[in-house]
Amino acid sequence: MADVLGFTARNPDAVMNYLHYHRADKTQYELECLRRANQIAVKGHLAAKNAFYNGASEFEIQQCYLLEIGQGENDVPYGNIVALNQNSAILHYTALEHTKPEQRLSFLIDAGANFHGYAADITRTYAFEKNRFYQLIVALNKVQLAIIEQMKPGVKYVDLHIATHEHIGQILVDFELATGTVEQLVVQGITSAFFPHGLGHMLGLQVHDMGGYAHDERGTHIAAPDAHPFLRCTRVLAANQVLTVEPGIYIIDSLLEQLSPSAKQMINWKTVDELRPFGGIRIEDNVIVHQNQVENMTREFGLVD
Ligand SMILES: [Mn+2]
Repeated sequence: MADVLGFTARNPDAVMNYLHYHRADKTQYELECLRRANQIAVKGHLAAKNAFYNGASEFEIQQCYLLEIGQGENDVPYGNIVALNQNSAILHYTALEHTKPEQRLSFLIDAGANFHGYAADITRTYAFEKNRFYQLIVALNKVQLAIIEQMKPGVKYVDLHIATHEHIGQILVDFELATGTVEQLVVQGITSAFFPHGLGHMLGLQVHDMGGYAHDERGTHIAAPDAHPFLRCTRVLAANQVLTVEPGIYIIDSLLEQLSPSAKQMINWKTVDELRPFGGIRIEDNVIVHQNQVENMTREFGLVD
């Protein structure tokens, strides 16, 4: 059609850059859709948590989740990650095992919901028993809430990501996963080996919404820092932006093995061995930045820990 009408350019960059930049500034209608998507997903998460403690397999947990939210696999905004035990250390784990594991240790679920095309994107991790891994979840949960508390207009999202690395460095020391100063653990790439992905991303019609790197409406790109190539948002926060905040800590052997010999000496392999069967932790909420406060949609609908 465009050809018939004689258009020579489709989706010109100037137009797309403008739209992508302004897409971050959600209208009241969009904010309400994102709240509803969260409300739906939270119901599913509570059902999934229950299924985990009642002995369900990954496949069964997924069915419980979908049934509870009334959305099928083709309706939800992304393929849910439903992982028991060590599977939770696989960042984009998509298999859904039908077999129940012999021993139930941990459960990570990254699952969303859709409302009028808008996405929720929520992650929780649970420990089957109140053990060291459970304490690690509690510690990371505190970090996540502390980071969210710092979100306000004018704050750079990159700075929050870097602050998260410092918090995680402290956790590694506190839980005897590593020795050294927090600064050393960050500089040597040790926090990155345990937390290899970005703090989060913009959220909207797309799960990873457009415009995360846009500095202005002309499309000036702010790249992620060299040391943090997987960060999906480098913007300065402003009112009516919606973002995820999703710190994680995982035992991923391939990443630990890539560390330098001096960094490896700072790792406490005994604790790594102890925690490996539990996989990993991610805690992800969806928040709205307002002028004078931050609204945590996920927690306000009752997914409190
Ligand atoms: Mn996410």
